[in-house]
Amino acid sequence: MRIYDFKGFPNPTRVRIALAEKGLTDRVEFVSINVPAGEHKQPEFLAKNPSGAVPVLELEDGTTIAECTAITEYLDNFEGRPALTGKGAKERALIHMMQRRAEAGLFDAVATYFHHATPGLGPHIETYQNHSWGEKNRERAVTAMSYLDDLLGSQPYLAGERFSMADITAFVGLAYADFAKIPVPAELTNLSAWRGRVGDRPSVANA
Ligand SMILES: N[C@@H](CCC(=O)N[C@@H](CS)C(=O)NCC(=O)O)C(=O)O
Repeated sequence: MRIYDFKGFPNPTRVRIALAEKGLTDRVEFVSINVPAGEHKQPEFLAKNPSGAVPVLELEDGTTIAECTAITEYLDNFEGRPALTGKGAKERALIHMMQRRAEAGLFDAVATYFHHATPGLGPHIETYQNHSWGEKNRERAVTAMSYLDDLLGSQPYLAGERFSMADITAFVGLAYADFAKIPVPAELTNLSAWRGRVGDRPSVANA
């Protein structure tokens, strides 16, 4: 298996954590795509992912899989012992629900703020910016932080009792918020405690 990514960027980090959780990091060859230099918008990479975004997983038969959730599904079921995407109808549904809430409400909102209301990746990449939409998404991200804080007052992880793909998305979303200078409100103590728990996992600490 091969992963095309750019180390340290938020979405690649989600997949690197999933790989480490599954003990699969050494089974993968990483190919660096220089996103700041625009390599992800070149025809050779667009042939692998028409969205022009990293990460992309390439299988031995040449199949390419983009989108962190799809890549995580593949890795989680690779050897038939799912740990991050749930077992059984109810657990799988709850994990996917929370993953989507963490992604749309927090992670993507932070990304939209970064790309629209800050210089983002620079003028050669940010060819369209809508500052007020960016600022609106900063508000959305803080609302999502508050929602997650409430939820974590009654359960240890986003989808219930077990760490899952949803926690990875939210954790990296908060790291992205730090980078984009969207502070986590100090009163969100459940969220801070959860962040400490997740951050202590070796897969996350080493990502
Ligand atoms: N929904 C995609 C998002 C991928 C994405 O936006 N990746 C960023 C890196 S963190 C990227 O390649 N950005 C390039 C750009 O915005 O031009 C996923 O889950 O993989």
